[in-house]
Amino acid sequence: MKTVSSEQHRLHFPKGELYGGELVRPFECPERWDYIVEQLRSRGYTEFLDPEDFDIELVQRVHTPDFLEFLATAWDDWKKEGMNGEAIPTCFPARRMHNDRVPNHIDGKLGYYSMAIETAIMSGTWTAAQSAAACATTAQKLVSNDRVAFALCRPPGHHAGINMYGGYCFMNNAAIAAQGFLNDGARRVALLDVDFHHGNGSQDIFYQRNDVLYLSLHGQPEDAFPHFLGYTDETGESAGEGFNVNYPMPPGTEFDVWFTAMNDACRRIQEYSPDALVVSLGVDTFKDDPISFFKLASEDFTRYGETLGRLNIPTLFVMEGGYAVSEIGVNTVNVLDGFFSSFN
Ligand code: FKS
Ligand code: ZN
Repeated sequence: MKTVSSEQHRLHFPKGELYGGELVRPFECPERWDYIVEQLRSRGYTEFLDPEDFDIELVQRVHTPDFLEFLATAWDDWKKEGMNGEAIPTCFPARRMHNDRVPNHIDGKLGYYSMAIETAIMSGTWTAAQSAAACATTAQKLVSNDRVAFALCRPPGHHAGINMYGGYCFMNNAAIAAQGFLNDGARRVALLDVDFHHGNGSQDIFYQRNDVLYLSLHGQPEDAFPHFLGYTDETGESAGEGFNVNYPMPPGTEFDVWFTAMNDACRRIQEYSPDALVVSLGVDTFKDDPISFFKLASEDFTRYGETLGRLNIPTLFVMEGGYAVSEIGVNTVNVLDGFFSSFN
């Protein structure tokens, strides 16, 4: 299995995240990548590739041009206003305010295009985000030959919607890859999201479509970020009706309950009979994750990887979250090892 990754992720390393009323060092940090690379190498996944160029045409099938333009220019706009720190939104179009008129001032734009404020933009953010999207599309192309590939994306992507960023995400790497499979001739793609958080962005992008089946296992919105999406009654709209499946679960959820939901998701994937499977692979379901509340142990990742492998569908793994940094590599590579123990 080849891993596509880029050193350019290091250009995104904001100093601050507003958490618990304090500016703390972001949980989503560059060392996460290092721990994953180290485990991959030490467990025999030694083929690493750099991404090809960022494919703006493909990305525009998923994100709007005005949003992409905003991401590309936000840092410069921010600097031009003479701001000293990192770009963080402070004001939002809440109930009964205009959410369809884009302000000129960067403060207005940041609020317009974001869904949360923990995600600071800095000088290298746009370059890093482009490299992550390019990792996803490059890895997607490998799947037609190799049947499996791993896009080691950073920053992550599944909270990024059609025209919004936040939750550490700028562009939706997994959704862009799913669109890449369709462009290359796939008729149906399943996108299974096992990150602890609901992938509101992926749901947003494919909500009215039946060519991508989105399924997400996550902390229930009553208790977990992103709080405002991810309920079971969100099943898709118009052509997409029935092609969005949410499995919200409560605080303290253990592996057996989680695994039952995952097996149900796998059954639905089989029924859908997709030409490709994209896995939004977050390992923040781990029991010691500092910002999540599921109770998976390291062995459980191997267990569910095995179930994924048994589906025998050409599969692209796309890295999302995971904040128990010293264990992130072990848990991620456990999923891959489990996968290869049953895949053929
Ligand atoms: C809790 C605040 C929550 C934001 C959490 C973002 C999670 C990001 C992620 C991704 F995969 F995108 F990285 N803060 N009090 O793990 O879903
Ligand atoms: Zn997450």
